[in-house]
Amino acid sequence: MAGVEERTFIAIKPDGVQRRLVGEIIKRFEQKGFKLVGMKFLHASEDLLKEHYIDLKDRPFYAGLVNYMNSGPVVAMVWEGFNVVKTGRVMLGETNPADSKPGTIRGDYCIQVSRNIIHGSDSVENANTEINLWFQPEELVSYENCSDSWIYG
Ligand code: DAT
Ligand code: MG
Repeated sequence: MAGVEERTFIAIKPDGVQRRLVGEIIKRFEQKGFKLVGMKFLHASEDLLKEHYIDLKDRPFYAGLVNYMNSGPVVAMVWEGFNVVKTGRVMLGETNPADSKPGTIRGDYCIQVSRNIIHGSDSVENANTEINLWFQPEELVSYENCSDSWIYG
């Protein structure tokens, strides 16, 4: 089926890790039907985080954002599936948790925009840029999943 190999970059931020939400967040993507194709646990460098958020470099919160993201380990992941970039953003909720509906990750687990626990790519193009920034090609795993034919018809 066309589009099922779309990929997005999802990262559980330091507050999500510290608040022990890793399992809950992974569970949501798994149970939705998306396929995990890459995952690592790391304390991201300041250089990596500055590059990741380079589009926001002129915003007043940029330094604080990089500092927050650098304050502890994160879980970096690549998830694959039909429309996963857009659907992933819907699952996350709005950037500001106050605007996020209950049932979304940010709507259910956080309060402030500066501690919004999770990152998700906002376009296919940015997803590819972010995946290449965080992962080496050999760290991404293509495989058949036995439930694929029960998820896509
Ligand atoms: P998103 O993470 O939903 O893609 P974004 O790319 O606009 O949002 O911003 C990146 C992150 O920067 C966001 O997740 C939290 C932080 N941020 C955005 N706006 C902010 C603000 N007004 N004050 C503090 N942090 C902010
Ligand atoms: Mg963004």
